[in-house]
Amino acid sequence: MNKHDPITLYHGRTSVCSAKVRVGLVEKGLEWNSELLDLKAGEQFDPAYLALNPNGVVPTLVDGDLVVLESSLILEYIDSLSDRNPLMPTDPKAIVATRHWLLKCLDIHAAINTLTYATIQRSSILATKKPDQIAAMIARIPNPKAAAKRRDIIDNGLESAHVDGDLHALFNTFTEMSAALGRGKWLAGERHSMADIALIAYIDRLDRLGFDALWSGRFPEISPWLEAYRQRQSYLDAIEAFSPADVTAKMRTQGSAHWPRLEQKWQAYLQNR
Ligand SMILES: N[C@@H](CCC(=O)N[C@@H](CS)C(=O)NCC(=O)O)C(=O)O
Repeated sequence: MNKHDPITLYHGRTSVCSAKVRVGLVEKGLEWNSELLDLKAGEQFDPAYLALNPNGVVPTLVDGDLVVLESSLILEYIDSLSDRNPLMPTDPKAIVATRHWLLKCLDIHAAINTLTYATIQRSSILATKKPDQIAAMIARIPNPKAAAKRRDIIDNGLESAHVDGDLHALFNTFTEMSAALGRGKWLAGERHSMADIALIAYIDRLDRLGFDALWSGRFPEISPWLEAYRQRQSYLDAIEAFSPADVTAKMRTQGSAHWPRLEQKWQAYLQNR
């Protein structure tokens, strides 16, 4: 039974942290109103939206007078709205493992943001915008840390100092995923849970960018997990249905063009660790 119907999700079509919340909504079978923002057009910076989410990012969940920010917190909240298909495990060890993944998402999101912006987004921005338009775009980002990162990534691409730290975060993520998936079919054990929902959109994005070699040789447990997830209805409804074929194809072609440099950086990281 839904206690708080309807809820409204402000989200972006190909935004990874929006996708993760949509997967949760589908898994829970909840009804929700969709407010799709065009992030490229800067709709996340409209004053009415900033009043809900002062950082000008998606997703935002609104339930009556409650506004929930941060995709991992939103997942926990929507799980509480219905008894159907509980997403949080009940075993204390699985609960702590799941909460660990939810917290880790902050680092993982930063890494996926870096790799997406340092490659395909940067190429597209540099090809279509003049320097003053780029400066104006960055000036709209309300969070000064996020704005400084965007500037650095656009200026330096994969040479940005952010990349090394984020490769470290990804290495840790793959190591932990690999260990967890060696113990059970899903990240928190034999049962699919919020831990898997938290991670799926991020790993899916790296794969769509053509960066799957980051894990495929060294962490062989990850690709079967990704493929198993891709069979779930929630993946089809919440991620695939929001990924137009031309966008997916472009992402892979353009992302793959950056792989040789990213691979050099990855090998250097692996050798120096
Ligand atoms: N930690 C936040 C990250 C939110 C975030 O950065 N969202 C991105 C999309 S995945 C966004 O809205 N970007 C807007 C922009 O780049 O201007 C969460 O998980 O909710």
